[in-house]
Amino acid sequence: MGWLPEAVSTYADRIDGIFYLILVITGVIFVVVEAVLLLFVFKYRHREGRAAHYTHGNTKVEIVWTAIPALLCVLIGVLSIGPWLEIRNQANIPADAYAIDLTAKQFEWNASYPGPDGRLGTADDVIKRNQIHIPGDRPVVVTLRSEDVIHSFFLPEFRVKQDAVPGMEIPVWFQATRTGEFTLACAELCGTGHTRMGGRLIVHSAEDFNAWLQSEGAGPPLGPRVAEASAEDIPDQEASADVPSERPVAVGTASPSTDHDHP
Ligand SMILES: [Cu+2]
Repeated sequence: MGWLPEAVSTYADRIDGIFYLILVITGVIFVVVEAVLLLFVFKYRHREGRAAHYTHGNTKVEIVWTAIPALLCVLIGVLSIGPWLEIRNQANIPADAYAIDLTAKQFEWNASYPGPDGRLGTADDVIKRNQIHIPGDRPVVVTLRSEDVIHSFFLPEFRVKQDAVPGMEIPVWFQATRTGEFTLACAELCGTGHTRMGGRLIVHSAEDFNAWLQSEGAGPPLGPRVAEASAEDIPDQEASADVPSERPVAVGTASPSTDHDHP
C-alpha cells in the first residue's frame, strides 16, 4: 500500500507496520458497526401496529464488547513496545550519532551545527534557519528546544514527530536510508504563522556533507563512520555471559545534551 509518504528512515517501516495494523483493526470494526447499524435501521423500522420492545441491557453482550476492544488495545501496545524502545529510549540513541541542536520559535526552526571547535553550544556554532543538513551515512541526534510555545518537530518521510517543549531538551534520533531533500514541518498549532513554519531537511552523502560543513565554515569534517562495535571489539573478559546483545549499548553516551559535548 502506498498511502503514506515515501519512507526514508531506518525505522520508518516498523512504524508504518503499526499504522497499517491499526488501520486494518479499526477499518474492520468500522465496516462491521456500520453494517449492523444499517441492518437494524431496516429491521426495526416503524411499522403500523408493532409495539416497541424495551430492554434494560444484556450483561453478556456488554462484557464481550468491552473485553474485545480492551484486548485489542493491549495487543497494539505490546506490538508497539519494540519500536517505541528502539526510537524513544534515550539509552538506544546510537553512540556515534552526529549531533545538532534545533530550536523552535514562532515561526521558524533554527538548526545549530558545531563550529570549528567541534562543539555545540559555543559561540562559533553555525546556525541555519529552516534548513537542516545531515549526513546520510550515520544516525543523527537532534536536540529539540523551544523559545516560546510548544512546537512539534515533524519529518513526515522519516516518521519522526516529537514536540519541542519550552524548558525541556528533548533528543530525537533517526538515520536516513537515502540522500535527498525532504519535508520539515511543525505539527503543533503554535500561532498565526503555524502553517508557514517549515523548511527542508537535506540528506547529503558523506562527502557532500563535509563539503557543506566547509562551505558554511562549520565544524571539522566527519571521519568515516566507524562500524558498530562487533563481538570482536569487546575485550574477552566482558564478552562472556551477560554482554552479547543485539546492539551495542549506548549507556551514558547519549544523554540529553545538557553539556553540549557531543564529539
Ligand atoms: Cu510551530
